[in-house]
Amino acid sequence: LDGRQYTPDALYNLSPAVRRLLDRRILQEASNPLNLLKRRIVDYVHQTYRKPGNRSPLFTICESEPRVVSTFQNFDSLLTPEDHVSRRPSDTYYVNRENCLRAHTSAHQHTLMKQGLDAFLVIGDVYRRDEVDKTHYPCFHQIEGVRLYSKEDLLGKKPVAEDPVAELFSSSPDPSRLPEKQETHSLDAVKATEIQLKHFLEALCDELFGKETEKRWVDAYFPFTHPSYELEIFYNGQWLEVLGCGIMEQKLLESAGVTDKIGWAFGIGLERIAMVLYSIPDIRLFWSTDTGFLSQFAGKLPGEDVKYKQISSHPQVIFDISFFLPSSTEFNDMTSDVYDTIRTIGGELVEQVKLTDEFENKKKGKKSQTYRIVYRSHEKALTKEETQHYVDLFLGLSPLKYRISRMR
Ligand code: FA5
Ligand code: MG
Repeated sequence: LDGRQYTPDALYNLSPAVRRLLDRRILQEASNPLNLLKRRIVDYVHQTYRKPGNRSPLFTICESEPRVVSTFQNFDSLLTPEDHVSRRPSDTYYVNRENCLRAHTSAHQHTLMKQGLDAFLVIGDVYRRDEVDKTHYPCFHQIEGVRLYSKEDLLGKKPVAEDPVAELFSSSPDPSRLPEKQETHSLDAVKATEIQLKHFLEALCDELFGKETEKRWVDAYFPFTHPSYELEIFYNGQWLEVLGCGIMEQKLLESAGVTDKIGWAFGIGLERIAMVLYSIPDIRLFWSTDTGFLSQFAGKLPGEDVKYKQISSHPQVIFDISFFLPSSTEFNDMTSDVYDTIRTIGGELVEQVKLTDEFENKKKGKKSQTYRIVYRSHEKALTKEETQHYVDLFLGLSPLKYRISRMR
């Protein structure tokens, strides 16, 4: 698995189907909408947060953490109780007793903090044994964010004589934790961290969905944060959960060797956000290899407004056509006119048209171009013969006729 050898045991429960999902890596595919969304979030975070007095990005991006993690990383390091439901083999994909597919990107918190990182995003595919429907799939994608603060980072530098500077940790730890804070934290530090966390996530949400979108904070529970929250946005008449977050359990920091800091963490599900942003109605579409789907996102910029248009369930008919360009220099760049003309002739049946190759014969001073045209109907399965008619009509246009069609 991912270039490492594991010895399976009785707990092994990776189906052939999930092995195939591991092979795909759709987040790395440039024309997948998840890739577009990932780049949008990373660009935004890099532009917004820089190291103090320095232009370097504040957050380290960790995109190649191993997807097979130890059960220590996935559960124990995050204080998940022994009998927690998420540990069941009916919920988690196990390779063997000690190793599983990560069920969330939080599995890397411990390791990365131990490596000395204080601000990072972990991006990747996560695996859960869920029933498949429009919003659930055994593999989905998360972005984890962690930020640790020293006392100076959070509460400022200099103590003022009669106004003693606030501390990160409570001077008389209250052994019983309160709803609003952990035993060891000072209320000042928790409140300041919470303000930073909520500001970070609200601003990110505004950036993605626009300031007008309604959002609300809901109290939540995670074994590795306290207090914990979920952020929901109001979309299509209902509240949609987009992320979980909270003040990191101090024990987690301590076990990673961090004793003088306090931190926040969050985990965002990318699919749910992408479904809203790009109007994608079904989570299974992210796995489509249909060019009718992928071509709608190919070559788009992360900030561009893209809305998915439903593709037909009928098969495509594909033509690759080549022709010499008219020699007049006037026709040197007629690509977008070719696109328009092919679409004008084929109408609704043209799903895609794209310049795929160009060739110049310098001696003869001639240039040729190749276009791929994909025809597809929403009503029925087209035949090659039916579509040939549209191709012939296009190829029959003389440069003059072509010019006329352009003038119309
Ligand atoms: C977690 O995975 C926590 N690790 C998040 C976290 C990180 C909390 C850091 C605190 C600190 P949860 O299982 O709720 O939590 O998933 C987080 C997000 O992933 C959800 O808000 C949702 O957007 C998305 N998500 C969860 N399950 C699915 C699923 N089956 N399909 C698609 N998206 C999902
Ligand atoms: Mg949840």
